[in-house]
Amino acid sequence: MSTERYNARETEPRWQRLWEERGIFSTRNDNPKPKYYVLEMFPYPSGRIHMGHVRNYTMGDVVARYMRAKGHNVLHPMGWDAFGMPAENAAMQNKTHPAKWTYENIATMKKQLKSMGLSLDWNREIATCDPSYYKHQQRMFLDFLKAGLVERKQSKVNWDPVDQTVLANEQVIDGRGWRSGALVEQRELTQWFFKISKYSDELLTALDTLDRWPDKVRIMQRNWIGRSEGLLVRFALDTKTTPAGESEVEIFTTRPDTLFGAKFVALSPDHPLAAEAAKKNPALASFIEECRHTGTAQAEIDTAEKQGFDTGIKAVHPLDSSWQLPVYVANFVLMDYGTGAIFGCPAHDQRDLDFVNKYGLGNIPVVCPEGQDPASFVITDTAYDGDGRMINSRFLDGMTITEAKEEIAKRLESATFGNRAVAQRQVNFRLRDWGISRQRYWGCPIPIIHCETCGVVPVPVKDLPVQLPDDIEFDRPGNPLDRHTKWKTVSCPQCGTAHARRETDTMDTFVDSSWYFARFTDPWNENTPTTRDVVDRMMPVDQYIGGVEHAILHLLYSRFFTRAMKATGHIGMDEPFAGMFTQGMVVHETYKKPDGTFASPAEVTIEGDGKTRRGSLLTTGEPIEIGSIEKMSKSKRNTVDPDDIIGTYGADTARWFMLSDSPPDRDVIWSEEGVQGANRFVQRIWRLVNIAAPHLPPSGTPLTDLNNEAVLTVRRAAHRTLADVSSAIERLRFNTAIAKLYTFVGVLADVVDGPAKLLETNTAVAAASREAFDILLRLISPMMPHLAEQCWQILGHQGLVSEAQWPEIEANLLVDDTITLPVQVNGKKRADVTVARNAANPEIEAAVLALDTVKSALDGKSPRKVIIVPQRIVNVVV
Ligand code: ANZ
Ligand code: ZN
Repeated sequence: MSTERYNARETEPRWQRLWEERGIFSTRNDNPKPKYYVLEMFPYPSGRIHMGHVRNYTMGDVVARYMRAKGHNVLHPMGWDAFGMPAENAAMQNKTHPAKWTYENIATMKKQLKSMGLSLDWNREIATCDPSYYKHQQRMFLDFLKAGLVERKQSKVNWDPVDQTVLANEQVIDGRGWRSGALVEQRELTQWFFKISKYSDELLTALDTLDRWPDKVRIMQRNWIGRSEGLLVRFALDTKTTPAGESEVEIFTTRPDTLFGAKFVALSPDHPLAAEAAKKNPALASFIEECRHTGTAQAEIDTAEKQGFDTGIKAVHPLDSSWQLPVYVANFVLMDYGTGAIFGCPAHDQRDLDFVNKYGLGNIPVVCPEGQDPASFVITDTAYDGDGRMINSRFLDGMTITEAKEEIAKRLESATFGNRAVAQRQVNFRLRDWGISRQRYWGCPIPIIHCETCGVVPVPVKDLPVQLPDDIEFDRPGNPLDRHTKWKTVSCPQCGTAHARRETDTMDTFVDSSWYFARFTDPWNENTPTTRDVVDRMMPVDQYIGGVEHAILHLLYSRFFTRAMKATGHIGMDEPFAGMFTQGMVVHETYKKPDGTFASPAEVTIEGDGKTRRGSLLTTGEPIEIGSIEKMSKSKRNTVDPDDIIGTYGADTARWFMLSDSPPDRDVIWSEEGVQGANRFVQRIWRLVNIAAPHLPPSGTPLTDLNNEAVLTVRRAAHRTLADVSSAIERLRFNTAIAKLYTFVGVLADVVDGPAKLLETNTAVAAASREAFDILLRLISPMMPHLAEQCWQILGHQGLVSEAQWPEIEANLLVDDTITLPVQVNGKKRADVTVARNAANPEIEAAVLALDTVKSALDGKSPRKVIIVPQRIVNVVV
């Protein structure tokens, strides 16, 4: 029988329409089934979806469809992270409005996502740039402010003097503005902060409760929060050397054990003592000014050359009043960590070592690694930060680092200077408060009014949202809100003066994405950000899936925001994401043209395989060079457009291949051959179902002849696969699920299409096959929903497979109840025998003696002995 090829292009949109018409993926909050919330990180509407989105959303969709079939009330929403710089850049370049650009992109991308057949509840769609969304964000800002979780303070920003704008750290490249190329300056601006550092300890310890998060993500968060236990130590200053009679400076150290290896004290360029000293020292003043030209990004500070300036001030060693140390101003000491001052121990800290090697201060090793001779242990270019025993350290000599730390802490805590203890223990966190002010148009306005009389006045809740004005111009650099006098000028809600001024900063777009998951639970609520009983029932997100690039900031901000929402009564829990999964990237070969530029996969044709693989340009036939496999990117031109793939092969093929080849947390190599392979499998299932259909009895036909070998084979394969696929999906091992399905289809192909024509000739097998096909279609439906739907219909089902229950496993079919034993004749292996696992010895003996090889060895005689080692081996002695 010949069947037509499966036509995804015709079939897929039809099922998508039907699903939509019937609204089968819209979730009701009052559905009594147990809830399951699966969420993929919502996209930025940059223009078109890319293969990374396809991978991310396919994974989430498999989970959503599976959990739905397992009887859950699944919440699987989608929205748009719609504020941000690219919209403003596009507006500047193309003379369009950011809103227009954004909403057009949303329309395009939504259509693309729909063509993937995702089981999303589009009724809950959110765009963060919509006033009906950001109104609630402004409301929460005001609540956080009241609760003491928001603060206004001075902070350094990267200032681009040409573009007259603040730059994000990522926009500073080699100390220059990314657009203007101008040397970036650091400026102090008054900005709004969320006090995330209030939760440092909690955000850290609660990581231990997130047992369904990848370890690597938890480690990244831990490091980012950066808890360190250390000591604040007050160093006396030689007042003869200080600019205004200053008598002490306090430093923070995590290595007080290394105090006897100290070579200098260093101050941050922003330290008050440095500023004081600079007043009398123009050279120092200009050094400090120079330091301000490094970006504020940590990476930039870490990689910048270590530079310092000797202030001439002398500090006194806290354990030896006759020992003085020079006080430098150094570019690698940050003002906003610890006390903004350090003591440097070059032998055991690389930065300090680089520093002394530059300024010729030398070093003294004070920790000697185990097994090294202290007498010959020297440090030259590489600091030693490992374990060991104390040396060159007077009363500490011989101690371990831990012992020495404790000893120093005890001594300095009880020593006094100026009536106060010399030292005090302190826990520091690296986590800084979250500066959310952005001098940009396309973001959520900060709902504040500045009044000359009343100061900072919150916008009354009844006046929310503070809406962005539409009539803006991007003809000049800087923040268009700042130039919009009409928008900016308001009357003060407190004193009524007409000359108050709106806050023109907008919020960091990370704020928008820090609570969208909660909003999805009731996006229709116009009055409050969340509906308490709903949000508390539907949250937390049971499975969150997204890129590892968001493993730190987005997840940390969301964890903070959820706590702040709890503190202000908007949600009843601390942790937003019970399960987290970070998917790998989509990578592809690169192709180079003879002129050295890249060619895109669409421009190239590949022939041969293995070593003979060769590529050429489609247009000219010129050979191209097949290059390395890289993350899909525009610059390497190795991207594949999801639309092209879906247009050619259909969404099911794209989804299937995306899941099939690699574990989901690893990179997947996208290849034309791979996609074709996936498509062949689609066609194979289609063909099998069509051949089988006329021979399958109706669903629910009673099974007969249950112990028949062929019936058992089909049923075992079906239930084994069912068990394996279920468990693989639950563990997000989609590639494993797919491998099992390939095997299962092989078994079915044998029954349907094998030489024995079992399906046509054996009614018991036909009934078992019906059961098996019904299972197969439900198992493939999370990955290939359209094909499954089409086949489900062909097999005579009335309802939709997307609404069908997940099949029940028959556990007794999972245990393999036969056993295969090797059979020896006179100690030499001659055959195998398969018997029931619980067969008694006489039964086994009979089976063995019936084997042809054994019969011929016996040659008609009786065996002298048959030795049976239960479950292991049978030996026949002749
Ligand atoms: C002396 C010392 C000796 C240090 C040694 C380290 C190794 P974490 O672990 O990140 O907390 N430090 C303190 N405040 C600083 C600041 N504002 N800017 C730059 N560096 C600062 O780092 C703590 C260590 O970083 C402190 O311990 C201090 O140097 C330095 F062998 O003190 B240490
Ligand atoms: Zn006022």
